[in-house]
Amino acid sequence: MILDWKRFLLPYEQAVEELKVKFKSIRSEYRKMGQYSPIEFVTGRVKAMSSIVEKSERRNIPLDRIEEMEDIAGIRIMCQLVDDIEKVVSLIRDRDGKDLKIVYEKDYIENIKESGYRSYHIIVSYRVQTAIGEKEILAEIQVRTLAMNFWATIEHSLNYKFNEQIPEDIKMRLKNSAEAAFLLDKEMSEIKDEIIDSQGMFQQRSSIIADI
Ligand code: 0O2
Repeated sequence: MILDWKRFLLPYEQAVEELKVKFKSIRSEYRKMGQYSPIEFVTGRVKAMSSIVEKSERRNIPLDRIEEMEDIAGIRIMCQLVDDIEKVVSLIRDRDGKDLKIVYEKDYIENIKESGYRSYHIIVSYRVQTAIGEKEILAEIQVRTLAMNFWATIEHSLNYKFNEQIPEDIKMRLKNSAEAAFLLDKEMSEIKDEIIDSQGMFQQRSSIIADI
């Protein structure tokens, strides 16, 4: 089967752009209301063609069923505090049956991966209108703290460097640093009321200065 990749990826690109705007808007709405936002920042990407092919071979997914791959469209939502993850997950669950449908959820915070990876994943089905028609696609929304993201970004690049064969001693250090990152998250949670207050005050001060 020969796939027209540019055409195939169009709805995924559209979905990533739309979902990024939607989640970024939630953050700016909280800020406009002078409230603490459980969303710190949002990123998104469409999986590279080479990674789609590599994963389809690894997972034995034939190209004519490639749409079953859940993370061709990926959205990442970063939160300051661990408790914010649950709030963001609730915001997404509230949209179930509205502009998206939740297919299933994967809790890698309760069920930490062998590597030390932590994140909350929600697989959604999302409908887009494109120049070539309407299409419903799958997207993966990853919700994690800044510390979890820091760890995952470094581990991901090391995996790339070592071609998924990270030496045992580095693997061990990574596992330890995943725990250190989680300890940092726990410490921040202990002082969360102060963090939330300080950011409210900082925002008010910024808007007063902007008004002058
Ligand atoms: P990228 O570049 O972020 O797209 P699989 O993709 O086969 O490993 P599965 O079951 O399809 O796993 O999905 P899973 O476990 O939910 O993982 C999908 C994505 O979660 C990965 O996509 C990563 O973004 C992230 N992830 C999962 N496990 C790890 C991990 O141990 N370390 C890091 N750094 N990220 C992880 P991709 O395609 O691997 O990467």
